[in-house]
Amino acid sequence: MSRTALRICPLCEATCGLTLTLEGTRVTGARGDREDVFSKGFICPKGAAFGAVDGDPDRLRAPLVRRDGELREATWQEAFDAVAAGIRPVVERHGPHAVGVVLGNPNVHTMAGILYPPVLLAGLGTRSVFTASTLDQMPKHVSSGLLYGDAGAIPVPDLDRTGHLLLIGANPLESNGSLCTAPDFPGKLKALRARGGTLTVVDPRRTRTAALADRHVAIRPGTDALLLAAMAQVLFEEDLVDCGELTPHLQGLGELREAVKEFTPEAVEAACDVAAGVTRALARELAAAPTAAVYGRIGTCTVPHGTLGSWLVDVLNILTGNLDRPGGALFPQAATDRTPRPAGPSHGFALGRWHSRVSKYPEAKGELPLSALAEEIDTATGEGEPIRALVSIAANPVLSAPDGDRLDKALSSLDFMVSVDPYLNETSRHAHVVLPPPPPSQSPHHDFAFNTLAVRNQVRYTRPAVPLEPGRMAETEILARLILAATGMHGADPSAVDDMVIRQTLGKAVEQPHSPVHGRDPGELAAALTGVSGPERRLDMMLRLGPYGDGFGARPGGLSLEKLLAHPHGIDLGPLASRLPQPLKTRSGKVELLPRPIADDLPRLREALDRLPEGLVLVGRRHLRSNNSWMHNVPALTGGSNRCTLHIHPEDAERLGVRDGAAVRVKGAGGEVTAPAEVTDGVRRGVVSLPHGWGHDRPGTRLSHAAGEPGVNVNQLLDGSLLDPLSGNAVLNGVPVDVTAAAGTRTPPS
Ligand SMILES: Nc1nc2c(c(=O)[nH]1)N[C@H]1C(S)=C(S)[C@@H](COP(=O)(O)OP(=O)(O)OC[C@H]3O[C@@H](n4cnc5c(=O)[nH]c(N)nc54)[C@H](O)[C@@H]3O)O[C@H]1N2
Ligand SMILES: Nc1nc2c(c(=O)[nH]1)N[C@H]1C(S)=C(S)[C@@H](COP(=O)(O)OP(=O)(O)OC[C@H]3O[C@@H](n4cnc5c(=O)[nH]c(N)nc54)[C@H](O)[C@@H]3O)O[C@H]1N2
Ligand code: SF4
Ligand SMILES: [Mo]
Repeated sequence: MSRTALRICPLCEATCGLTLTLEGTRVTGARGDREDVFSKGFICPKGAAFGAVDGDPDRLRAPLVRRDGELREATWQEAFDAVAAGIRPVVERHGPHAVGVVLGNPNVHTMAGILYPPVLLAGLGTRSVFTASTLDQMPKHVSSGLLYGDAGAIPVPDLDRTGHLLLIGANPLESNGSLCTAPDFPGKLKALRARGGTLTVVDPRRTRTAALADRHVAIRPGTDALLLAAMAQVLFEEDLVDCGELTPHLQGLGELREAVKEFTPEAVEAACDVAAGVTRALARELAAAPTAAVYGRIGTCTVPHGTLGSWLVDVLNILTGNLDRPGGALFPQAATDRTPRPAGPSHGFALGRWHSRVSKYPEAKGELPLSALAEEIDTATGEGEPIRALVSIAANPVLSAPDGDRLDKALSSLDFMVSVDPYLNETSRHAHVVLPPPPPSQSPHHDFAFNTLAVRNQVRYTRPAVPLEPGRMAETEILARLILAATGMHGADPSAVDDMVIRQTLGKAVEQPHSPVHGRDPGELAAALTGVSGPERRLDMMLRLGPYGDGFGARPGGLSLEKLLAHPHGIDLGPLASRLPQPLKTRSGKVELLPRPIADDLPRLREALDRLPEGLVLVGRRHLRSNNSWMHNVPALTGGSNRCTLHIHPEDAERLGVRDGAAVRVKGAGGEVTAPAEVTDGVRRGVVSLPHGWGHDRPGTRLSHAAGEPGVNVNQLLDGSLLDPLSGNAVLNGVPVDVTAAAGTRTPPS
């Protein structure tokens, strides 16, 4: 007997609604849910392969505990006993900072990964916190923190209504979008053009996204900030600045004008390799469009001037009056956002409140650069303690972060490591305890993170499609128990964690004059929460306190878990709307256009004007059927064009004697890899491209399919020393490399 169940897809930021077909407890099919209020039936090949991802036989079924050097299956009780015994002595002997925490990307794709890590960090009190954000979007957080006073206030391009999209350093036809949650991003780009709008793509590669564009600018990697600064300069010089209704909310326009003055199109021409006339045209088109949005992503963030580039994306939206207006870039309002407080000056955003122990990198958003994890473990200094114990949740930094070989060694030297991960992979193989979460079909889903970045306000929740298999533990419970074991409360009831959060949240809410529950009794509110589990009660609480919530009766008809459950395909909350000045949390209560740390970083951008690379530079790329480091083990999603090859331009290939399909050696500051060449004019001259997340050839993993075509780890070419200084974000694009034909080796055809 087959049946169907709804499940929001957790495999990328688009959050499509899926209809799963189930035979017993096995997922045998997945199609787009046509009634989903947001995704309306859209699906991509990864979502269609949900069953294969979910049912991968290599997924761990039981916890693993290291005994006599070997990882062996154990009971949950034994596993958490080992966690408590591993972490507590480190805290007691060496203090909280000797326990590191690494949070990887899939945390933003699970309810557990959003609800519990903040509690863990608060409980441990460690400053040794590292997340995938510093391999990704930390520059955007810092830019938002400085401009708006809130690192989480990220404007999203209004894809459905904009008249002109300048898309820079992003490839949504492969990635399906990022920091812009939009099911069917490709369809939205086509619709933009169909309604007479224009699409400009800036990317050193002629991607599938670029192929859709009215104009493709093949910029030199690492120079987006220069191009965007020059566009801002043109807007000022040609009197095209028109901030419209934003004007009363802005501070520092005159200073900004001065700051970008020297970045003329002519001045940046050589560095960007973009003709001055093109830069002027880009600026004029942006200003002339009835509505427009500038949107930047990985290629704009993961470069030496990532924060400046991210800041300039917003600056251009502001100078053309497109920030916070329909058709421009707006701040979404998610159902679980906190109740909006009244607009006005706030505490602002602080950077560098503490520094990393070894290289003295400043913290950003409470995090240290993931690039510095290895040195924080393997390097002793006069002050402070190295990391001796590590908690890794949904993270595979051995492949995802720079210099995996060094990190690999560092991890093997730890006194204790616990990984919460479904796979025994390049990183979790070092753990003393591996705690495997159940597959996604057995987990509930709500997109806490991506709803705050969605192109339409909406809310959806799906309960587990199938019950937990015997012997499984929900990831929410795994993390709650992990918190208890790591913070000296081992063995307590895991619901104590949720109860504590609920008590604290409601206790605060009743004291806030702007809260719908101001002055009420928190105990009575807690008793009113519904839901079959701690995480469900927390979701109910957040919905009811949130901007659309029922306010525990104060706003009848408002959102609650109960109401959401009655709408299995979700509830549409309308198009994005103007919100300023409410989201601003700067000290001035205004958008601070030229914050001090940005102004102080501009001289470094000036130096980049006359620094041209001598040889080739490396950029990354993503493939629609891949996902970072963990999807190469699913046969349905590998093979074909999804391969770890080095893209190289025909002229560069000829000059270097590199033949299509032949092995090439690529050398960078952190090491060397050999990969097959794919000669293609899809990359510009002077640029080579390798995808990330490959290199599945280390011993001691359990990735039987991925090991068959392991690929190479592109991040071995990096030594971890190249960072965007303001955000601590790793430089992953525009990295200098040497490429030589690997004599005599010819890789077999695939
Ligand atoms: N060179 C280069 N490097 C890059 C990038 C690049 O563009 N170029 N991109 C960077 C970016 S943007 C990111 S976000 C990072 C991502 O890098 P990571 O943060 O390492 O994330 P993933 O590789 O997606 O997955 C990490 C781990 O999560 C596990 N996992 C999967 N599902 C679940 C789950 O439901 N629960 C738990 N607990 N674990 C799960 C996987 O098995 C895997 O071990 O890589 C970065 N690295
Ligand atoms: N299929 C698939 N989807 C994914 C992922 C995946 O691994 N696979 N990962 C998910 C994650 S974690 C993220 S963060 C998002 C990322 O989403 P995107 O940012 O859309 O993804 P990328 O494909 O990395 O796109 C970056 C583009 O920037 C270009 N680029 C490189 N350097 C520069 C530069 O200096 N300037 C400019 N202008 N362009 C440059 C690259 O050629 C590339 O085309 O994708 C998410 N979705
Ligand atoms: S686009 Fe993303 S969310 Fe949608 S089906 Fe594909 S992987 Fe899943
Ligand atoms: Mo990412």
